Amino acid sequence: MATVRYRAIAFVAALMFSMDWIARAEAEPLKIIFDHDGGIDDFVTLLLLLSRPADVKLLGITILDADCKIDLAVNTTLKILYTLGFRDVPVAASSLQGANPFPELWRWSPLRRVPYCRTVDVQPLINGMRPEELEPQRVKTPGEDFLAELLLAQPEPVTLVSTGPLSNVAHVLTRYGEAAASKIKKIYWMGGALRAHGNVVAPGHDGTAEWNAYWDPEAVGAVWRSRVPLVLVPLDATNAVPVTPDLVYRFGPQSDSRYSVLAGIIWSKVISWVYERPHEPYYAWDTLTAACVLRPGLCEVEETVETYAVTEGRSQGRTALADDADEDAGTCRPEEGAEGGSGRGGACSAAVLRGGTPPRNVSVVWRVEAEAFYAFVLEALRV
Ligand SMILES: [Ca+2]
Repeated sequence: MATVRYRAIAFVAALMFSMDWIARAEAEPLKIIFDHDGGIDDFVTLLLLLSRPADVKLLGITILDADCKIDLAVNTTLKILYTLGFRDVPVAASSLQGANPFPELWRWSPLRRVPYCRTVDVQPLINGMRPEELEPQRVKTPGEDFLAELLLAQPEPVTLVSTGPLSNVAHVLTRYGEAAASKIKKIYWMGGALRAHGNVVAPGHDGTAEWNAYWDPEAVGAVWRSRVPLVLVPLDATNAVPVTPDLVYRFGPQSDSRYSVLAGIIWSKVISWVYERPHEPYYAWDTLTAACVLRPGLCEVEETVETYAVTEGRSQGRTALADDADEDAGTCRPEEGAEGGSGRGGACSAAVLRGGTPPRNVSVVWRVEAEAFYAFVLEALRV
């Protein structure tokens, strides 16, 4: 029964996707810069962004040393691009480091001997070339500077898909200001948690932040202080799309497609995680973010949401609704607020906001229907 339902939804998704494809056929491809951090999910996201070259022109890729070891993350990215015939997409490694490194358990195997992304890098399907063949696409300029170069060279604003911490983006906005910001049409960022609980568990932190934000809270602050259009894909949305064994099995019937085989293999690397940590699912965080760019109709977006970001203290990395600030003021410690600061009120509220940024409007993806998303990804990768 479930299979019938999957097929029905997959058919509808395929039909809608085809219509999108036809509708866009005469338009210019959407120009995208992909800024990622080498996690398992980042590589499936790369496949999705490459799956429709008539719709998407990938201008370049910058990578942070966050969810994987940077040299491996860059190599794996280069190998995927080369294997699939994208030999004109430059890849640059950032030199930036965040204040709060990702948990070892996320970056490494349980015995801390193998970075997770090594399990992708070794796949025979992406190792058919000699190492030197990858070199022409490897950019020597640090990723944060290369991102600036790419942006400044664009005649028109382009879309930035960021599925890691915001360090590279913040660097560009801080150093080049409006000259760079004016070249960004929108940033789609997988990050933040608004009404959802954060996923950071770290000493001295209150757990309200999402990890991409917590890795470099100052970077989040810099982006919040900018005026660049920002679309958040926070945990509120990504919590709906776990990567499940059932999803990975569904790539089987389309294993005559290289994209599907690769995506299935890459996501299969987290299946042991899924079974061993049932209370800590692995989500398609980044892939959903790209899907919201490629198929906006999948994602329920609220266009104008006033939010702020906390850059220091025990909530650093928190992204919050501005409406929550007064509520939070009720929990201020006395030394943070005005006299008698445990109560609500302007002085204490201002103290909360001093820990972060002034409020600004962002767009927020609040919700996605999981099966529609899965069906879209499966269909998109059947190439
Ligand atoms: Ca990522």
